[in-house]
Amino acid sequence: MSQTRREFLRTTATATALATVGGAIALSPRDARSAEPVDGPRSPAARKKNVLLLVFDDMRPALGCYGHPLVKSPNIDRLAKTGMVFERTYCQQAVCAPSRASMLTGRRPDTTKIYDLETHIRTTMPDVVTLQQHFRNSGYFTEGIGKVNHPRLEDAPSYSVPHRNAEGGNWVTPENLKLQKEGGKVAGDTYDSEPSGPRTMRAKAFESADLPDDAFIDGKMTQMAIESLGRVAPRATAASASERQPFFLSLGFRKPHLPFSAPSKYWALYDRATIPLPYRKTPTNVPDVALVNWLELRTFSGIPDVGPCSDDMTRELIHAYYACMSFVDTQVGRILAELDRLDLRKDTIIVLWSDHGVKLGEHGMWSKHTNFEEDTHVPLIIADPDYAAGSRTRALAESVDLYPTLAELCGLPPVEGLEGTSLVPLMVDPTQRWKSAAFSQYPRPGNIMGYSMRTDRYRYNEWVDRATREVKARELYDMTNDPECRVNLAPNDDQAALIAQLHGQLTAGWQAARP
Ligand SMILES: [Ca+2]
Repeated sequence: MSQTRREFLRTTATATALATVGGAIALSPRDARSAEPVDGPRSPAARKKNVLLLVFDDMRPALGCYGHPLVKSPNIDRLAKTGMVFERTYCQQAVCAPSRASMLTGRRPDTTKIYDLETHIRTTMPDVVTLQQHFRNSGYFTEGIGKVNHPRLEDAPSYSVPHRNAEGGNWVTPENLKLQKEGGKVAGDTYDSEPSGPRTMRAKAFESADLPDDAFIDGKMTQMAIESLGRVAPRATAASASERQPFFLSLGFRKPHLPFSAPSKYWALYDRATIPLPYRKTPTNVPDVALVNWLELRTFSGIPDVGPCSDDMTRELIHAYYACMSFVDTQVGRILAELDRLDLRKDTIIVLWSDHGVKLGEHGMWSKHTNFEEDTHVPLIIADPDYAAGSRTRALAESVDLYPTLAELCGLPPVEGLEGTSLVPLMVDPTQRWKSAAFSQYPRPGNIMGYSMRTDRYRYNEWVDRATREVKARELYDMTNDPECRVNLAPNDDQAALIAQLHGQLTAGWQAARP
């Protein structure tokens, strides 16, 4: 089927090109590109492809191209139409630093040994070759801007030039800056932990300000990336092969992470009254170890210390999150426009990825730090000019797959020790038989690790004592018949055979789940 579709694309592109040859309408770069073959790697003599990696913080796949009914994301949707949407991609641990370390090294948390927000990859894996480092070693110019690794955990060997951040913090209004100062925290901190210490008053969890995009840190970082593209473009497009150098630019946004701060114009895109409230009860029969007290949100001013958020507060927070989604979507649009202006799109792979998702009130909780679907499910879009545009797949994918995928797409040599699977075959045939499961994990105090597995139909979790290997608690959710995870089926006697099967599959792990 995909072959037929590619043939169709090629035929229509050629027809379009012929129809406009004698007319006054100039071919856009995209039209010209579409007239070229779109079914796989280019010849070794052709230009090396550039990579633009767009990393988002706490972005769940609440996007138009993922079928979200309310979120306005026209620019990301446009990007999706030029590439492939991986509808079911899962991160390996639903919190910033471990997820990023896993994706950027191509290893899972039990290999990286990074489960917290403090440990640098060079502490646990001094000689690991990161994704960007592999490209750098292969002749690429690599640059990192913004939150790619977790803040203060940036990795110098990954980049050709020192990593850079834009100046600025989490808030822009005098009111919030004053509140934050009184709270005694340093502006610019990301608060990305599940803190266990005493509650610290901070500024508000959201902010609307009638200011331009570049008054906010993600606007500034977008501008930095645009300027960087201008600097690398001449080398990337040099006519002489000896002068030509492809680039790998990593750009890490701070939103839609808390606090949900965005220019007022993005808030104005939504009518709060129309935002539906999620199902907010904890699952029936859920073990306590699966839950969190969402202290990350509670530490903000105006959020209750205990108990649930009110309906109004829930809607206000979701509204704020949507505003941040549209804000960063516009930043993506600015970057796409610059790539077009520089005529780089035909040679540049664009990847959109988030470190993990978040709960927005689901299960009576907020933020991440759990193994629930909302936390582990991430957006992943890969737009490669050599592969069919506008494709989608329901195949199970994992963040750890990104490293081998990008290496293969750019014709780089294989790397030892990667624990993901290249997604390139899916970009040729999106419906083929693929991974039988995706794996995530989350630690809990007392040397407990929650191992989580998403199959086509089920989410199955085991909370394991890491010293004794004893399974302390289990969860089983039927994602087909109970997509909101209202009931944990694990304690039900009639599920014993299924649990035995899923236990075997989880124990066999990612190696056995490969296609
Ligand atoms: Ca994050």
